Amino acid sequence: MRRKMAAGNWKMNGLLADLVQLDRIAATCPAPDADLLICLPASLIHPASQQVRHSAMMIGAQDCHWNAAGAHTGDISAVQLADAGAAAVILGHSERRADHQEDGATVRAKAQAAQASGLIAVICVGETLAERDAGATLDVIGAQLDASVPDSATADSVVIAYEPVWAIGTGRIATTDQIAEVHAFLRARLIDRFSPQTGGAIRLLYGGSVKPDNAAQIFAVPEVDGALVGGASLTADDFCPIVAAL
Ligand code: G2H
Repeated sequence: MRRKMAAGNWKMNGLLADLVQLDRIAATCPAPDADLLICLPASLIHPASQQVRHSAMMIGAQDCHWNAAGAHTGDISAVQLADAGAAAVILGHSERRADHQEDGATVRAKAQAAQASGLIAVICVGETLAERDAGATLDVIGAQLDASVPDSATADSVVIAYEPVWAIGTGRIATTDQIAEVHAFLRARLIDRFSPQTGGAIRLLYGGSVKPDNAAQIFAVPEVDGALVGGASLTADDFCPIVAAL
């Protein structure tokens, strides 16, 4: 039985004053049977982790370097994120793959660094619209999964998020059939690569325009263990109904 997860991704949004939303989430939608994770800009991680330290909510980051320390101006390491109070980090989000030319090998190295620091790596995969239209969805996702997930992955250290690029921030969501097809494929591939125990226990999230009004239908899809939520994670008013639908 996999534990459900609702993960927020604030992307490059949020100031210190916005952390009040975390208190509202903790107060209005406690989820004793699920993991709540909010992935913040680096500037907010330490104050947020202090603020929620008496709740079960986890604070996460949105990227890390593959090295623990060194001459990498502007980067931040998994060691530093853990030191700041992070419990998880999103890796290989399509916006990072596109904006920063991150490939599978880079994401895998970052995931190994995250694991070494005790962070959960939320590893994202997803196809572009052109790839879907070309019938290449499963080939693309399979290749991303194989390249990005380290051999050392465990159910405690890795979560996979399927985020079709064409559904991100567009208001357009994949159909439940499309989500079911990809999640079944991911599950089979993880079991094949690892074992029924490990591959069967790694959580699979869906992401891409998840909102209060579509969350329940997405969570009803087999092999969907929760969601990675962008825009609708910025306020408790939007995020709590999604948590409630888990
Ligand atoms: C996909 C998602 C969160 P949104 O990127 O990772 O964002 O829910 O805004 O589509």
